[in-house]
Amino acid sequence: MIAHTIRSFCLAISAICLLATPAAAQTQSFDSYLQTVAAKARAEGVSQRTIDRVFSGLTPNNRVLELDRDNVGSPGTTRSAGFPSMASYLDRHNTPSRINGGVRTLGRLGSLARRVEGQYGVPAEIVVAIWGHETAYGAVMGSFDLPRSLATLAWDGRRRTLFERELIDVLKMVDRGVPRSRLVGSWAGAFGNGQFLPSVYLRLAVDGDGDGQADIWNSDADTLASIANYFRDAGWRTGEPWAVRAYVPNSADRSGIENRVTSPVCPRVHERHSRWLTVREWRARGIEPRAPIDDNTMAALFEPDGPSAPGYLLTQNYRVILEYNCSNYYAMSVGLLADELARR
Ligand SMILES: [Ca+2]
Repeated sequence: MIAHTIRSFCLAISAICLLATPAAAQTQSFDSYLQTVAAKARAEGVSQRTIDRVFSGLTPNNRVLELDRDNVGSPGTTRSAGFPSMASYLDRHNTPSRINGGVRTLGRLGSLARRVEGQYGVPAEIVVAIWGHETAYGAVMGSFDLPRSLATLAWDGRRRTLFERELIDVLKMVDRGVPRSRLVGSWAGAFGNGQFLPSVYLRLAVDGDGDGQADIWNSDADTLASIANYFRDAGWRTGEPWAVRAYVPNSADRSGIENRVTSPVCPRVHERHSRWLTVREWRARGIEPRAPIDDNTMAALFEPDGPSAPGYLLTQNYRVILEYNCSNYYAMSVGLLADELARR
């Protein structure tokens, strides 16, 4: 599960993850640092009552610092040379147990899942595949006290800009009525079925069952609607696949297909894809999609394990999955799990 929680801190905030620069290591005591954050939170309208309730008795968590040190360099995002094979990653992540869990979840939530799909325009299989990858369909949501984790990481200073923001936002969640006792999640501050960070929760979590709270820990309706809302907000295109398998013969015309644009977010993930062409242009080069896709769709070629292994034409929707967690391994396994669920 560590692999999941490691990735979780980048959840939904891939841009911020990369932009956050190491701040000075802590020069203040933990308590004195909390007073600084409290002043900033008050200036943003957080009530003193909430600050007192959340900060009183809070201490740094050394286990969180150890896990953070171990996490410098997570798979698929910061490797400088060489990549583990996609096939072995998929074998480890899209296991029969995860696939069966997805089938059961879709079966259990059938009409609710389809209602959310209709409302947000995001396939239920994609939403459930995210749920499966983040928390094994809610089985493993983390048991760390969130304010304590976030305060520890912010105080530590390696990524203070990121975590101080999240710490203030977790206070705002309490002001909004989220019970203090519910603030439990991964060591890196992500929580609930879809492992949202506080800033993401404030912006995108929604109340799917109409009880007035976005309870992404316990409510299936809130969980599905919140993940779907994340995808809609990130630009999911209804009716477009995330990718299609592609037949790439040895004779395919590969001239000039390399990607010459450096992505402003997680460039090492994007630099493994080709430039973007229409499906019609790929066909003209001899590269054939193996599933239905409109000829005018823009797509990038990705051959994660090289030319002799499966190739894919990725669409804009693949990039939406990357927004949830900027790793080709993550996005491919989510997409392929969703495809598998759609076949069942
Ligand atoms: Ca609710």
